[in-house]
Amino acid sequence: MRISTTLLILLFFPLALSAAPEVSLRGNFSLAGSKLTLTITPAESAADCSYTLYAAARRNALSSNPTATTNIITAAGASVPTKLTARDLKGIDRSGGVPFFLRVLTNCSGSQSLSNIQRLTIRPSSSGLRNMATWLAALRRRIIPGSLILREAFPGITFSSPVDIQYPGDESDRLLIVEQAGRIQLIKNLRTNPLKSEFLDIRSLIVDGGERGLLGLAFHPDFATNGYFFVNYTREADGATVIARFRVANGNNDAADPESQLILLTVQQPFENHNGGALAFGPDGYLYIGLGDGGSGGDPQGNGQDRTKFLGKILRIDVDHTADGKHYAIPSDNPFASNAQGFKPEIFAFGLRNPWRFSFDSQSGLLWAGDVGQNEREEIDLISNGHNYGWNTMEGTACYQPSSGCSRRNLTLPVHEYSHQVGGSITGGYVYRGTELPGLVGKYIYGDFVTGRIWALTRTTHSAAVTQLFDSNLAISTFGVDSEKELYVASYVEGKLYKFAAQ
Ligand SMILES: [Ca+2]
Repeated sequence: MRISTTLLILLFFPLALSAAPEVSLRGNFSLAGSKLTLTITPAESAADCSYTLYAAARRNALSSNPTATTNIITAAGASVPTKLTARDLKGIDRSGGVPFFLRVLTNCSGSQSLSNIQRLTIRPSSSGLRNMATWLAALRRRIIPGSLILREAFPGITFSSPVDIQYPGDESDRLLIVEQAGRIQLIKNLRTNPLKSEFLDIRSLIVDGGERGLLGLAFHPDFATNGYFFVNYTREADGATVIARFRVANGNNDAADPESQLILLTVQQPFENHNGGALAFGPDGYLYIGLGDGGSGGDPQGNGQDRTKFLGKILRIDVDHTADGKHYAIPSDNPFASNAQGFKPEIFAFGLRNPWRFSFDSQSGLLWAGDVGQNEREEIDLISNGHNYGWNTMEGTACYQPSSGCSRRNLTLPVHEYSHQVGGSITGGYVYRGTELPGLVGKYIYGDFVTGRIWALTRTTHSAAVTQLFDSNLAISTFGVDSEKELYVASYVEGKLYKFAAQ
């Protein structure tokens, strides 16, 4: 008895399905046009048997009693369709998933048995590489929510109000987690035996709470040799923002020297909120600094558009050189590197409200930022040299001041925005470049602090498509990536880190 079934998508070649003792399934796939054909061959001649093939996007949909689940395909005995169409598959998972797991129910004269659950992976066949490449490209544009989970990264290890996660870029199996009150915790042996220890404690320098505290961390590109890292914190004395450099302790790169501070930049804050906080080194080796508009609501001082102020900007400085009595230099291609209007030469981009987390795509080099909105719109911006991101003339793609008829001239609008129907405060994330989750590669993953939702954004030339990955209960304060570019998210209230993982 042979059952031939064509599955439209996501099947591997060659296939070997180990099943319950009653039936052994071996598969053969062949490519014809855009379809893959699967041939299932029972090991024994079993004329009295029928076979029901279940396919589901989620393993647990098949785990206990697959016949009770809804997201399955049933193809029994002689009635097994010789071809499954896209319409058949559409019924598997209404959230847009594709079949990823298979299970076979064997019924021989009323005696039933279930095979193991088989996970399918993709391996191109030599005869159909071109078609398979098309398929893979299509798959990469899709997300498979059912196979993606958030797994607690370090069970038993918690952090106090974590707000940043950084990998030191030195090929070590370590992550640094910033605690808002002023400590940085080290996790070493990330993959083998995660161990927490204190890396830095500068709580005595810092006022924290609300949107203040130790807010950002970035490691010098040559950290492995010079031991330098940079922080963004709110100063105890007057609530000003400080950008400072520290270095590791002599002979121990698992701990920093709290006395090694070199203050690069101090920015007075008119209000307690909107301090920004992100720091990152770009592929150009310069340090990028995110500063909010100074706070209150609606940017009453108009800082976002005022290029004589640091507030409401993304700055860019060269920390490897000094000039003009400063502990850094101005990159010569900063947009206002030399100007006669009193504009700050440190400015790289302006018109931001409160950029909370930005990151460089490690492949494209593009700088992605989440900019927290006022009352209506959270936005994602691609930050470019000299661009004006609109605040407070605009909130996202809507006029803010004036509330209508504003001029969009020379303003760069968001790549994507979402309303306060679905979130309340964006937390920018990362373009995923890891290997464990092929479905996420090239997508920008970001979340919302208020609602706990997490999305994946796919950017094309003229648009951005967004898929919701999770509607979590987490207060998402930051994302981070490790040495393998695998993705983590911090839960601010719980104090836990979660890793994006395959089920
Ligand atoms: Ca904007």
